[in-house]
Amino acid sequence: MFQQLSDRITTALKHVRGQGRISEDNIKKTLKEVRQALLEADVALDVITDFLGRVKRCALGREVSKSLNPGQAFIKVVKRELTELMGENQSDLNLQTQPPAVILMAGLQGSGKTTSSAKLARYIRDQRQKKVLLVSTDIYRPAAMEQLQILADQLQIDCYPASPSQKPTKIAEEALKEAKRKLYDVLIVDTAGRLHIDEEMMSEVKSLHTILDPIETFFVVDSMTGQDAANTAKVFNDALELTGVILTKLDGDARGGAALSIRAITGKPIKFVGMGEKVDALEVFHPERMASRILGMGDMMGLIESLEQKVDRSKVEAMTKKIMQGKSFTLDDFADQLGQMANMGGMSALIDKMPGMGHLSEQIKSKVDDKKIKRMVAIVQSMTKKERRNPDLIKNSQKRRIAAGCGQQILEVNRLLKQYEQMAKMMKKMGKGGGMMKMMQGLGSMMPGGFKGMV
Ligand SMILES: Nc1nc2c(ncn2[C@@H]2O[C@H](COP(=O)(O)OP(=O)(O)OP(=O)(O)O)[C@@H](O)[C@H]2O)c(=O)[nH]1
Ligand SMILES: [Mg+2]
Repeated sequence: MFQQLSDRITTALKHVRGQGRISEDNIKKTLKEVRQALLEADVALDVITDFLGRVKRCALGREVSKSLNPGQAFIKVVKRELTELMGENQSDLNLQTQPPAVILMAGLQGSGKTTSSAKLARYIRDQRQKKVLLVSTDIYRPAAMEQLQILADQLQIDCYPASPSQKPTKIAEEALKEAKRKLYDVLIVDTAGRLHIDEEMMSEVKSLHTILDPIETFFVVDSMTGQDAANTAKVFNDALELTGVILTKLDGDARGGAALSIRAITGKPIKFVGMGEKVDALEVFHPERMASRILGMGDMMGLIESLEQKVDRSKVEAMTKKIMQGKSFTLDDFADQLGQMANMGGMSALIDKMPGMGHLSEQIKSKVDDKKIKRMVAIVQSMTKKERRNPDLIKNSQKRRIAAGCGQQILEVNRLLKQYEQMAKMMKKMGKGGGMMKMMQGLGSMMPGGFKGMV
């Protein structure tokens, strides 16, 4: 995410990191480079000028000059200003109203409204424990309603069965009535997208807004569109009192312009980001964590959260207990652990959040993919129970059989066994103490070492 921006800013900041004194002179070059990096990331010019002005003022102020390590203090200022740019604090999803709390989704065609509606429904059900009803008012695009219905079915969330022969406003009225009658806590309303902002679209969304009186009106926007995203958001914000923005496709090669410009241009916070096509790829937006990622400092909080949400806690605890009791770490345990990693959206999602790891080249990251994890698990599955418990039994003829069994090369079997050994050694070292933190350290230290084998 924002790789180029992150690389360039961290390089620019390297010059000042160890500086014993910060002066207008010695930060000049750095600020120029940061400016260039932001321009290339497609951040709006006004936003850049403002941002650099604030950084410079702070850098030359007391806070930095009086600090013991001015270079570090300067970087702290950059981080704080970057955070502020994206919105000081994290803005929570607001559902505080007489139920049903209505959420209206607006945005241009293909921005990700329908996908985000489903993702949000899942998030609200799972994280807020609320009963959610979805409805599509998109009567224009063929199969738009089915698209939402399919996603809803997949998630086992209710979707109001509307028909494209009805008017959008009528559908909204009926869905709202249904939500009230059946005591839903939340109603999420997906709308039709248009290629450009036009009168007709705006007036339709406005009437939907009037009828529904939503507590949240989200503007869904594709982050690949850079600062244009912020400008379109502004037009929508002027027409429709937005309460927040959902920035989608941040998993792609978005340059960062949208994330950094939207708050400044619209005054509205980014509340969620879309991180992939799957229905679980939605993250709450945390400005501070994002700033930290951009500055190459990683996102430890995000990492812990994804571990907590996606890892099967009972399995982790069982494994920790086993290791603490001095029992050996078997190939089955190894396969289990690989499975857990695949669960977390794979290695690449994890690596992205590790401090310093964001700097691994995209090439390496793309090689550590989930398919590889699945193939590794297949090798373990091709072994007999006995072999899994006692890998010493695996000699050349067994290796040949295992490789044939999972349709892979002996080379791959060897590689897997080697990785397993490394992991088992590490597990032994982990010794006593336990819980999630140990596990995390375990995963973390496995990465750089175990990396070579996985790519
Ligand atoms: N990689 C990635 N793809 C996404 C994300 N969000 C949506 N998409 C994809 O973007 C495409 C458009 O998404 P939709 O949800 O259909 O967009 P929409 O705004 O409802 O589109 P219209 O209804 O035609 O206006 C689909 O192929 C989605 O899978 C995301 O966060 N990451
Ligand atoms: Mg749609």
